[in-house]
Amino acid sequence: MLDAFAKVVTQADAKGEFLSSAQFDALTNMVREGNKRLDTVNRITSNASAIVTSAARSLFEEQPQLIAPGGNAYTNRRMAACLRDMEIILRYVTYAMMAGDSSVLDDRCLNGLRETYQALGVPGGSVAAGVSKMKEAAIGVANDPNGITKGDCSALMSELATYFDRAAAAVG
Ligand code: PEB
Repeated sequence: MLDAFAKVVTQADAKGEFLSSAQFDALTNMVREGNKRLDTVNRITSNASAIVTSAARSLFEEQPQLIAPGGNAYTNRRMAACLRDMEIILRYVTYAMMAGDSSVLDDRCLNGLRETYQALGVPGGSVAAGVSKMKEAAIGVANDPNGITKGDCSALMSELATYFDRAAAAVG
């Protein structure tokens, strides 16, 4: 598992080079913007269950066959597994956001997930749709200008979106 700092160190070491000024600039910027990153992670973490619930509700509204008899979220056990999966994916997205790097998400959550869903008969496209809904909900929460020092969070929000897109693409 890498974070943004360990990643540039690893890349530079692989080439036997000192860190470049572009790498310095990118990491300096990351430090400068660090409070916004922590606020983003904190807001998503504190609202995780609301993000999961609203995304799941909207997914089941759009794909009611999932909760109909025979559906993949039919029975309490499967519904619980589904909500838990969404929460796990959201949790790893917050880790990636904190680290500024997707490797923790890739290695510990997404690696092999498509095959797991295929083996279980869980429709990956529906999981991907649920993840996209979590993306909208999480950005809504993290990018809310109320109750916080105002600043430009557009770069952080696009970065956040890429982690959700990565998760959706890994299963969809
Ligand atoms: C991945 N999900 C399920 C299982 C596993 C995962 C390993 C099988 C074991 C179990 O049931 O607990 N576990 C999960 C994950 C990690 C992990 C992401 C990452 C580290 O360790 N059903 C739907 C929706 C979707 C869904 C489309 C969005 O209708 C999910 C939620 N996952 C779902 C369901 C099951 C499951 C298991 C329904 C149970 C399948 C079954 O037993 O029939």
